[in-house]
Amino acid sequence: MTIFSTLVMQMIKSTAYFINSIIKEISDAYYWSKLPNNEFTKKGFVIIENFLDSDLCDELVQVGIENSKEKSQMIADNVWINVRAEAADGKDSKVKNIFNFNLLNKKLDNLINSNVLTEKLEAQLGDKVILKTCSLQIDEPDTRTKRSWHVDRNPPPTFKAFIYLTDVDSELEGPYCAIPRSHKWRVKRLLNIFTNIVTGAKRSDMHRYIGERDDYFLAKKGTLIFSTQTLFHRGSPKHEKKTRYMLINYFKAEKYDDGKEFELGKPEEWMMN
Ligand SMILES: O=C(O)CCC(=O)C(=O)O
Ligand SMILES: [Fe+2]
Repeated sequence: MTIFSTLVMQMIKSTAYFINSIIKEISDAYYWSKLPNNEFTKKGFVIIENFLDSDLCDELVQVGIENSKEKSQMIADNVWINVRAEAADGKDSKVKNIFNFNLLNKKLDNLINSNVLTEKLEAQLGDKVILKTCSLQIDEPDTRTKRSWHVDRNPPPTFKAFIYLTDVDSELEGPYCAIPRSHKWRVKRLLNIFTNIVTGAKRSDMHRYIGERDDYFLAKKGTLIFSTQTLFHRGSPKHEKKTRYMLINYFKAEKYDDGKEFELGKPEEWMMN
């Protein structure tokens, strides 16, 4: 009887999640229809070259190297490192993130406090956004455990500003990959969600029903990429050589922000890869 009622509860919850997902897609379609029509809103991302000075990129890589650790821990007041090798799912095992990384470097902190990223993203999106945290991501080569195509969370959208701190000159050096326009692939997203529910996979996995894809972009250090995180995206699965250092700034649309501060020591699910 208890197993039966647990099963029934689970089915009710899953059905509710799926119905809610359909409603969210409809309101997401409405959200995007109100935004200006430009490259960013159409493709879901935009690439801006030479955003950050090359010397500052090198300096920040050094700060990252000096503060990298083998285990998750606090590094300074309100700054911590998350070591993905500790995660139970075994995914992205070569990834480390330092959150509130700007607090470790005055020049970067000034840049973050100047609001330039927020203003530039708002100009692309045509809507207000809130910067939740600036992080440094360190990616060692990994061809085995990289998470495949996914969204960071299902709608409403979140956004990221990626800034490469090292050159990514080949597919083997771990480029960020995103499928243009996939933030509006509503049926494919729902089909994936449905399959994830049935198979017990993560609800944000999006690697099915999209065929073999090979979308990636190479860029020099200092390149800024604004990206909508309901796009189907991944880190390159062919990352064979060279550690990639990249700033990742996390944004929410103001109207979908809960106003909570980014939680100390514990990234929320929407912030994870
Ligand atoms: O490693 C990458 O390029 C992808 C990272 C990612 O999925 C994310 O930041 O949401
Ligand atoms: Fe992601």
